[in-house]
Amino acid sequence: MSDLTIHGAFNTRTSRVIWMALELGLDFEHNNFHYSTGGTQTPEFLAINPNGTLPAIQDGDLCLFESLAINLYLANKHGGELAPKDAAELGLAMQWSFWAATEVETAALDALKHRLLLPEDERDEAAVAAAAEKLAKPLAVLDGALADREYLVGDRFTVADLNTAAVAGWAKFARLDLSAWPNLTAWLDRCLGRPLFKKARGG
Ligand SMILES: N[C@@H](CCC(=O)N[C@@H](CS)C(=O)NCC(=O)O)C(=O)O
Repeated sequence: MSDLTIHGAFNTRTSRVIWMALELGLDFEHNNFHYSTGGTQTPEFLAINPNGTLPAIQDGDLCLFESLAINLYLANKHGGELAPKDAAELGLAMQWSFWAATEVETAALDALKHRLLLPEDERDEAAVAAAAEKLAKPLAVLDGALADREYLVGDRFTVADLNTAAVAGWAKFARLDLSAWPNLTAWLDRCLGRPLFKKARGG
C-alpha cells in the first residue's frame, strides 16, 4: 500500500495533483469522490482538510490542501526533471504558481462556468466577456515570458509549467479567443498535449 493518498474526483482541481503524481511516476491511492456527494464535509475528511474542499493529500502523517502547493511539495520531495534544481528555479516555480492562483484562476473559472459548467440557462456571455477582459493583461504577461523559451523555468517541463498550465488551461477549455498570444497558445498545447494530462482527467 502506498504512503500517498490523493483525495478528490478527476473533474475537480484534484486532476492537477494526479497529473503531477503521474508525471513523477508515483505510486498512490486515489480516493475518487466528488464534493457533491457531501464527502468533504464529514468529520473524517475535515480532519484532513478543514476547508472541506478538494483536493487534499495524505502522505504518511502529513495532510496537505491547496492543489498548487501540493504539487510544489511533491516535486520538491521526489526531485527529478520536474522539480526546481536550485533556489532560483524554486523561486520561479513559486512565482508562477502563486501568480496563476491570484492573477488568472478566478477569471478563468468564471469563463469556464459561463461557457461549460453552469446549466445552459444560467450561462451568461456578458460574464465570459468580462472574464476575458480581466485575463487580457495576465495572459499577455505569460505570452511575453514565453517569447524566447519553450517552458517557464529552465529548458524543460517543470512543476511551474504544470501548475500554470493547469490553471491557464481553463481559458482554453472555456474557448476564449487566445489568438493574440501565440507563444502562450503553443506552450499550452505543449503542456496540455502531454499524455499524462489526459490520463489525470480520467482519460
Ligand atoms: N484553492 C484550492 C481550491 C479548492 C476548491 O475550491 N476545490 C473545489 C473543487 S475544484 C471544491 O472542493 N469545491 C467544493 C466547495 O467549495 O464546497 C485548491 O487549489 O486546492
